Amino acid sequence: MATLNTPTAAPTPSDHGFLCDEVAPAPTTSFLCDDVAPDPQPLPLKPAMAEAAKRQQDCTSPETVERAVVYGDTRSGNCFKVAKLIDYLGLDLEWCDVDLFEGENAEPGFLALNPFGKLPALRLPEGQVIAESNAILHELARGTDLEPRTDAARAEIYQWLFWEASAFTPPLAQRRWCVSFVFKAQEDIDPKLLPKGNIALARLDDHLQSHDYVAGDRLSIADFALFGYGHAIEDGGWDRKNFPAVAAWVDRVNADIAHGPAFAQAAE
Ligand SMILES: N[C@@H](CCC(=O)N[C@@H](CS)C(=O)NCC(=O)O)C(=O)O
Repeated sequence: MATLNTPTAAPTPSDHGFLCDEVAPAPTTSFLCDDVAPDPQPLPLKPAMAEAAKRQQDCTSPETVERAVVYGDTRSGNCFKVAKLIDYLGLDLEWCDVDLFEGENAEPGFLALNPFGKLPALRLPEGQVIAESNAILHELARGTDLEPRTDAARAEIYQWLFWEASAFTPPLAQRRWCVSFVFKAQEDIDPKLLPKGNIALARLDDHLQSHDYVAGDRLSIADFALFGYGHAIEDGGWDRKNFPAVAAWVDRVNADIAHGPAFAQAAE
């Protein structure tokens, strides 16, 4: 299983862009910063990618089906949030790296597994495949303290999960990609992303000024959902100092993950 800690290696800039929450990419076009994504095209199987395809196949081989498998690339915040939840809960499952920079998510083998063509994806032991990072968080956290205990708490968590996917992550993920992954010049980046991100971060900051956690008074899957991109706002060109409550919450969630239930139990 791959290490699930914070990735430190610098990502390799590539012509092959990917867009979180948008349409799957054409093989050689970086379109994250563009408004309109091209139609998805199957990638030709280049020699370097034949190895990658083999790796994917390995992860889907019959030997591994008795354990759940998460397909992901932790450079993506949507995958990172799932990796952090796995760390926190100490879950025993398989992690299969699928390289977004190489377009492995658009290869036929992966599309057969997950027709959405996006990462992350969770394959349950009985074969069901679940896409959408927040649905995966929900599934992996079933029966744990990260789940809501009341209907009211559930409604509040859902509110933040849907807001994260629709309003918070799109501008943050797209600017992060442009600034820190493909090193676009500022003038080539969609100018709407910065104000949209400012509004989303200000909303979260306002909420966290009077709350330690996103939903209710304890850590929940809503924190993991927002942590995916909330932990890396500087990558997109935002300054932590302008959002002090978000910065304090990131540190708090990081500390919680480091001393999570899995680690507490191991120390007993
Ligand atoms: N709402 C989805 C977004 C998934 C998504 O867009 N994933 C990106 C990486 S952050 C991806 O796989 N992009 C590949 C592509 O679009 O081809 C989720 O939360 O899982």
